[in-house]
Amino acid sequence: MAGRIPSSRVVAVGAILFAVVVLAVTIGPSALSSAQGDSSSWQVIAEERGLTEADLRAAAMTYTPSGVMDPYVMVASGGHSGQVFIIGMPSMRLLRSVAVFTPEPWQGYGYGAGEEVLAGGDMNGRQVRWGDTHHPALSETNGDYDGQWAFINDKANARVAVIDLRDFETKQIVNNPLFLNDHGGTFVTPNTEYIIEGGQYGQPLGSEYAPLAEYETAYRGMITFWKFDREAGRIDPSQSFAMELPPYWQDLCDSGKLVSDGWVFCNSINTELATGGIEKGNPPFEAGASRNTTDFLHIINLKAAEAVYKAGNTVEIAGMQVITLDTVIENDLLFFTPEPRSPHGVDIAPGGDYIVVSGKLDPHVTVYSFQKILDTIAAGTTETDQYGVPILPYESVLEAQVEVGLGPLHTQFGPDGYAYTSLFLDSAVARWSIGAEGYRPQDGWSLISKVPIQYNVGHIAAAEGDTVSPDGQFLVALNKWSVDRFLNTGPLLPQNFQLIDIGQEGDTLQVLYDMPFGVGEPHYAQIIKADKLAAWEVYPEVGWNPLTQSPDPNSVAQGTEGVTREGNEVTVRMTAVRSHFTPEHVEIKAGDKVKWTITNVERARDATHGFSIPYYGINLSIEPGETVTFEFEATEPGVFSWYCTEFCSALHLEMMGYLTIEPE
Ligand code: CUK
Ligand code: CUA
Repeated sequence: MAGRIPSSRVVAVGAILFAVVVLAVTIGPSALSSAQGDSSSWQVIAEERGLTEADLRAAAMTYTPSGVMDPYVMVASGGHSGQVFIIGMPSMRLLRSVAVFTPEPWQGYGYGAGEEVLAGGDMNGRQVRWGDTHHPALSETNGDYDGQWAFINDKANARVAVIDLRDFETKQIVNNPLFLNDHGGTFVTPNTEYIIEGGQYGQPLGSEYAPLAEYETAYRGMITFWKFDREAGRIDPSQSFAMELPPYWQDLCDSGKLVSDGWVFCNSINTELATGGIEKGNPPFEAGASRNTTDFLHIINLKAAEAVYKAGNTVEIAGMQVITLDTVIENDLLFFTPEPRSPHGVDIAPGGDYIVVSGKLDPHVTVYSFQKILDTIAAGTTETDQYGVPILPYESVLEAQVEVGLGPLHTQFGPDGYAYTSLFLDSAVARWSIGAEGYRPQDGWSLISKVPIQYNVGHIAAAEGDTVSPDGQFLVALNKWSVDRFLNTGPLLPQNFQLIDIGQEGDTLQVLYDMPFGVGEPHYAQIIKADKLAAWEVYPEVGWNPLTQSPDPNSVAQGTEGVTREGNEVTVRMTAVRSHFTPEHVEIKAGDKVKWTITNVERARDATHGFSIPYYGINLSIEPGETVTFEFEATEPGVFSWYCTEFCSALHLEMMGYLTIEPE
């Protein structure tokens, strides 16, 4: 695999690193002590703080002076905070949160604005105002991140969200009508035609009722392919479809690429069809779902499935077009092959040619050859599972097994033929070599080294690690437990993101930095080169509506502000600019229905204004150029002082006004 040319900033970091190492080596310990007189010298500070040479190297690799930008950006899930977090790397500075499934006041999301987006995730009219985000997916063009969109799933409620990377705001939430949970999402096909959302815990499709005693017959699994309309920047549910699957618990998925473009691979657990019931004397789920020595890797022919869907060979369930399991089998859309027990991650190598699976209860990573899968399918198979899905013999599709350690979960890839696997039970990250042509045939399929992490690593994310051309350089271990790494702030501990240097060959992995993460529980992250992002500095025009990403016909120009009334319907048209709102008085009557539009007419970068009305639960963030409209019913009379919630200027405290609501 051809290495990528590192960006100039990586070179710069490398140069600083080189300088410090050279300094440390050439100056040496004696020079350190001779510098003792000068308490300002970095050698003295380093010595007093007990920093080792490795620490200094780590500092040189991560320290990012004020005003210097990070070369990489990590887009991390926020777990059950329901949000997404944006982190600069290698500085590991939190750049911002992106509100997705959970209302968030700083961004003015869900407190008068953003309601339409959140409402997309309503379930049968019920507001569900949190989520459990697991797997962010950056949009791809030809298998490479293109920096335009990000997608994320809500495991708790089977929803998928679309984030526009021009302003890093959530534009759409869709709710999967078939299922109430998902885990195999989100993943994108190499040109972002589809966003993949696999389910997890079996249930009747369409969220109907059936007793657990009917698990085998009435419960099912599913995978949904949401069509993404790039032009519109939205998922198009009318062009989306799903496949009915056996009620195994489908786990993670990954999209094929290059040679395996058009295919999708998913793990499953609980091929035992355990239904639990520890209180009735049944084995608990954790035992019942781990009895078998193998589960099934799902091999899905998405291209063929799309043709079946387009031919209309589907049934409609709860409004979703579904290819039934019978049709799936008839059309050879799904194949199984055994995979080691309780598999978790499935990850496709950069060439699309190898599929790496980790069984949580097996110390190996198991590597399947896509070519062998094709050959075995072509040769025909006789064995099926109890639902009639063909099973490809394990030996005929297996390429290699590499013993990496205990509790392997997830795998990422470097540019140099190395792969990295998180080891949950070992609390380590393993580097191993892909012993195939185009990767590292010189090393064979072998474990190269391991680095201990602190502690209980879940996912790992490498720079551009899911693309057809990974960057290497850095890898982040997203650790579940931090235990003794940080000052104690009570029994609820942060997670620990550990930055690891993977930039050099061989046995050289080094933990560089610990970032406590005290918000939700991130699962997965993707890391993109910063220069691929082209976010706006301010909205392109004054009067911009971020929901439509176009000028809002309702926007308010300076000089046209005012309050108008038709019957009991009041329209407020307001502008915001440092350091006043216009108008400053809004005088209405109890029972009025109010429609209120505010345009921030600023063009200066960072000149954001907030707007809050007490009691009525309104809180907006109005970024430069943005127009926001909110509505409420003035049910309660009184005097309500609104103010700007962003410290925008020296006279920010004076940026306020009065809403008076006269009793009827
Ligand atoms: S999961 Cu959380 S560590 Cu949702 Cu990808 Cu594996
Ligand atoms: Cu505007 Cu504070």
